[in-house]
Amino acid sequence: MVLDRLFRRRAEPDVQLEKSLEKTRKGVFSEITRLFERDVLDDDLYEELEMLLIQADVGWDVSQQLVRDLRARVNEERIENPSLAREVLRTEMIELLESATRNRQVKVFQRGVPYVIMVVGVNGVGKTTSIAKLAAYHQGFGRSVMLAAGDTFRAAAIDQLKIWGERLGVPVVAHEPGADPGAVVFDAVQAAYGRGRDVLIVDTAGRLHTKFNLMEELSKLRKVMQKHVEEAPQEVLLVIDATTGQNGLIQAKTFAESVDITDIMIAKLDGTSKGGIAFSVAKELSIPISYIGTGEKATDLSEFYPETYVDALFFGEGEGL
Ligand SMILES: Nc1nc2c(ncn2[C@@H]2O[C@H](COP(=O)(O)OP(=O)(O)OP(=O)(O)O)[C@@H](O)[C@H]2O)c(=O)[nH]1
Ligand SMILES: [Mg+2]
Repeated sequence: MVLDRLFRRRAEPDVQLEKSLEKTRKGVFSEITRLFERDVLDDDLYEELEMLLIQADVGWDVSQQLVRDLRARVNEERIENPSLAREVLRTEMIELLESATRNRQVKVFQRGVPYVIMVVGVNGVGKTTSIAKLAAYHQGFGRSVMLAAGDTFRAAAIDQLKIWGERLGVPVVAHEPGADPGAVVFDAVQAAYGRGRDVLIVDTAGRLHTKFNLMEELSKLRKVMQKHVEEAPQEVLLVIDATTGQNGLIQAKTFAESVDITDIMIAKLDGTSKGGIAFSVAKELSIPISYIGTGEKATDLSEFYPETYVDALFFGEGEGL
């Protein structure tokens, strides 16, 4: 029952996330809030709401669905007060995100068995930076981390990972540019096992031209990992660039069709006004979003919680209910 969830306390705010979503909040979402300050809930309001959601990058289909469901619930509950209707919208948005996060696997860290994370995504989306963030994140839990430079296409990619490794005090397993990524991954998993590292994060190249190519390459890496660690990769993390909006989502779908993705990270959410992308990602891919990238530093990572996210879109610090 929708009303049960209304007026519950806000989730614990995430200040870093709120800051990174400032543009979206002060732009489109404040306009949405203003819509519901009107006196009546009429067709105009619903139409404008749909346009604003599309502007925030929620996507056509998902925007229509949200507005349709909002109308239905408002009718069903006989709601006449627009500010109450906004609370229903908030609940709808939280539930949409929860429908994807519900599938999130429990992360199991076994002593003596490296937890292998394979990071995939189109070139330039922020994979390598996200790897640094994840390394710092796991270090924060007291886990020892190792990185594998599985993107061997460019010398700069290997160097970039090594620089992060030095900064974070994390060993990096790398071969020469142009080397077989499978060989790098083989060595890295062996080293992580041998040296008792808790977490191994594997960088991969994004520029594989066809879906077939991509599938072949990633399933080869998976097989190589499994020679040492049967359950590897325990996590396959797809990085999506928030600034590329709906286009980025189409490319992300190719990855999701080529390899079993367990988790999603939405990078570059800072500075963009497209925070709505999370809703289309949740709806279209049905894969849990686990992390948000909020900047270029290793500490710029937030865990993803539907309620905290939606509240960060509507309210800033000290604002709101
Ligand atoms: N503002 C911002 N910039 C980011 C974020 N994540 C990554 N970047 C920047 O995006 C650019 C590309 O990031 P990379 O981590 O190199 O992306 P990649 O997917 O590894 O790229 P390739 O290896 O070329 O495929 C860099 O300039 C990063 O600093 C983020 O969350 N916020
Ligand atoms: Mg990279």
